[in-house]
Amino acid sequence: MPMIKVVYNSSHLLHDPEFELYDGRKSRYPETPDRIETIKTWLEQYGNVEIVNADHGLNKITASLHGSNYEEYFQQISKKADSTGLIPSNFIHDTYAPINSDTYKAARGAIDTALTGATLVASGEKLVYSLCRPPGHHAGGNYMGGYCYFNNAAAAANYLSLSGKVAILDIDYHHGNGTQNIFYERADVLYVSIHADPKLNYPYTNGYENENGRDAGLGYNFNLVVAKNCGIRSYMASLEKALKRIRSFKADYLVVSLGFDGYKDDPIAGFGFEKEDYALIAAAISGLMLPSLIVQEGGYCVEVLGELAQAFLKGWHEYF
Ligand code: SP5
Ligand code: ZN
Repeated sequence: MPMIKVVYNSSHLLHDPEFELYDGRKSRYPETPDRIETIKTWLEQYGNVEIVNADHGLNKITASLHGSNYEEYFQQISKKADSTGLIPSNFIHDTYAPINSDTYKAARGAIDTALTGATLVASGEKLVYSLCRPPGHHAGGNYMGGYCYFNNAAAAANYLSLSGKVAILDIDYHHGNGTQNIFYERADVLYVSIHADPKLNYPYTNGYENENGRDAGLGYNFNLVVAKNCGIRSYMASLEKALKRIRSFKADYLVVSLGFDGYKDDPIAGFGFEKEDYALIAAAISGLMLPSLIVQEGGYCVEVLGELAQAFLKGWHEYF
């Protein structure tokens, strides 16, 4: 395996919500700090990786994606958060974005992790893996939701779009409604997502196959719906369609929104994937032969996340 730069930032540890709230009922919050820690440990032990710390001097790049009002608001409410972590506001999409006093700092670290990866890819790295946490693809330009606060992958793609055409391939189990929304009217950033049926799965309001983009962006948003527990064979057919669309777009860069919540034992999701299926998926994607940034999104079966990340990197061989 060739040497791969893995971008990491420890401030994600500060964001550790006590519970998830839905319909007045509390349950375990699945988006936990050990998700990223276990991936990092596994990659360090078994892979040929160089851990790079996130650069925190990149905040001007965020402001162009998330309005400065949004970032200021977020910073202010993080200071005022109470024990429920739930703050009613226009900026918050659902009950899945609890805020504690350090959430802003953690989210800021996550977007810096993605942007650091993007700067490395722009300066010639072939493959970089940004260990973002909290995840980002449900966050829009001015809203948070679905465990996401800043849209890490969108910020990275937006940065890379200054140097060329960017395709985003989102293979998290859930549709990346925030990412779709951010680029919906743009033709220079293609958003392609394979995800579970939004009629039955979060985020419910978006992710349908007839959502193709608007105005200049018409034709540059491509949603592929697959069934829960569909299994790798049927998933690969959709992945081939996704890759075909990306090839015809002639992208200069690829951003992969990588969720591991397709794994068969994921507690909130699952496409029925085995561990080795992540190597097959990565091998297929690497056939695009594009300089690529992997951005961590979801995946909640913590005990296997390190192995899944390792399988993914090992499968990514063709481009090297
Ligand atoms: C980034 C990402 O994967 N976000 C996923 C957001 C999905 N949130 C809604 C899932 C609700 C699951 N609730 C489980 C409660 C079990 N009692
Ligand atoms: Zn997900």
